Amino acid sequence: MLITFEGIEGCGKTTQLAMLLGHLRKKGMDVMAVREPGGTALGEKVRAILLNRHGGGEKEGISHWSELFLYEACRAQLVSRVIAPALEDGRIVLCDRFTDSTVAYQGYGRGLPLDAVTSINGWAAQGIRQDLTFLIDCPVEVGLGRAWSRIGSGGAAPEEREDRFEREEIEFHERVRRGYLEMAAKEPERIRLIDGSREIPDIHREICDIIDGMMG
Ligand code: T5A
Repeated sequence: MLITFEGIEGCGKTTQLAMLLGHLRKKGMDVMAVREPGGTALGEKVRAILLNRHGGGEKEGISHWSELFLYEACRAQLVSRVIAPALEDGRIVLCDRFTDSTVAYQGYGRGLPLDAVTSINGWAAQGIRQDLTFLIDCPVEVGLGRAWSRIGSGGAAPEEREDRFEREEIEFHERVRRGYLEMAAKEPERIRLIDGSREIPDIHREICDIIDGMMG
């Protein structure tokens, strides 16, 4: 079973994924967690390029299409080396972002054609689809506020910070959020919309109720 966590910057999905991982392990389930971009040696190297503010070189930058293919390269590596073998072994995989992120960020956010993004997603994911997705939704100002306070307290030098997306304009993040909400409206069974502006334990309880209801 592949369960993914999605949402805008700072929505709290990484926090919730870690809490669900603990919950499922306590129940004795064979579960593992991965993140995108990353999760493999190659993926972590590309992640450093993608998320660093000078990733494409200070002047040159990263073009929108290059960005898309770099995310997809990370995904192809993660799926073939980690996710597919784990699913074949019957493990539950929790993934911090997956193909929906690319539709939301590169499609709705950057404005690349949605049909192209969806098609390339399919090739990179090699036919593997999410069984369930938690979309942790909150207003952009709330999410960015949380993300910025975490970056501010992180202690990394500015040139090493993973803040390329946090530096995008508010409208970019609004488009990403709208994309997610449209996807959730189209696939309500798979994409469960969770109000991420509440307290962390309340969100966790709702996610556990959904999972426990499904798994018994
Ligand atoms: N991307 C990714 C693409 O553009 N295309 C793609 O195809 C893919 C896969 C990944 C970036 O790459 C982009 C999207 C992203 O911009 P990242 O560093 O992994 O970059 O960043 P995020 O995935 O956005 O993860 P973050 O860690 O920044 O945010 P999260 O996971 O939403 O939030 P979390 O849980 O780390 O929490 C952030 C802070 O808020 C607090 C936490 O304690 C933490 O300090 N918090 C709360 N505070 C109050 N109330 C709550 N309910 C809270 N929940 C968490």
